[in-house]
Amino acid sequence: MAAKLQPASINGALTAAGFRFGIVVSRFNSFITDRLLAAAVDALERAGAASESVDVVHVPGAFELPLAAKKLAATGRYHALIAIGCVLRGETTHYDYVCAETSRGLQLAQMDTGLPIIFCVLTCDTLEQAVDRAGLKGGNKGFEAGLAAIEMAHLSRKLKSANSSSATAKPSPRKPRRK
Ligand code: INI
Repeated sequence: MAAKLQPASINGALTAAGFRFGIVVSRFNSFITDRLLAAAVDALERAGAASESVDVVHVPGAFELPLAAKKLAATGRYHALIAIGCVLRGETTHYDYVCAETSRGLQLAQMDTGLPIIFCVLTCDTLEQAVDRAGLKGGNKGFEAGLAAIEMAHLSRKLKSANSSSATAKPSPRKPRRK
């Protein structure tokens, strides 16, 4: 019988000690974003983050999150960032533009800089949906974002060291091609 494949599993732990986190949070809909922020900070604190290892930057609205996140990433000070916002659908198409550019901008910033940027931007049709996700029925997405930031900080460190060790390792010889 063929041996069972046992792939290596690489996971991020959930302890925040020794890592630095940056949080970018929008003031727009602050009734919601304040609650998401408090829960994200709570998650980091409960996981062992020190006060001096967490910085919070405030921006006007969700649309401004990507640039602020990219600038924070460029400082080289952080192991992960969290972007917090809340976009609520209005009567016009403004919502669609803000949602699309915020998510696209944050993903671009993450891919350009290589720093994990956790997407904690609620995009809701109603205020009730947002309230549910900021501490009511749907839990608190800020807390989930805090945990995701910790996990990605660990994982990034692990994958970085895996890359550097594979860079120094000798490549295995190729099998000769069959004619
Ligand atoms: N910004 C938000 O964060 N949430 C919203 O719901 C929102 N709406 O609906 O207008 C919003 N607009 C402001 C936008 O993010 C920018 O701050 C503004 O356009 C200035 O660039």
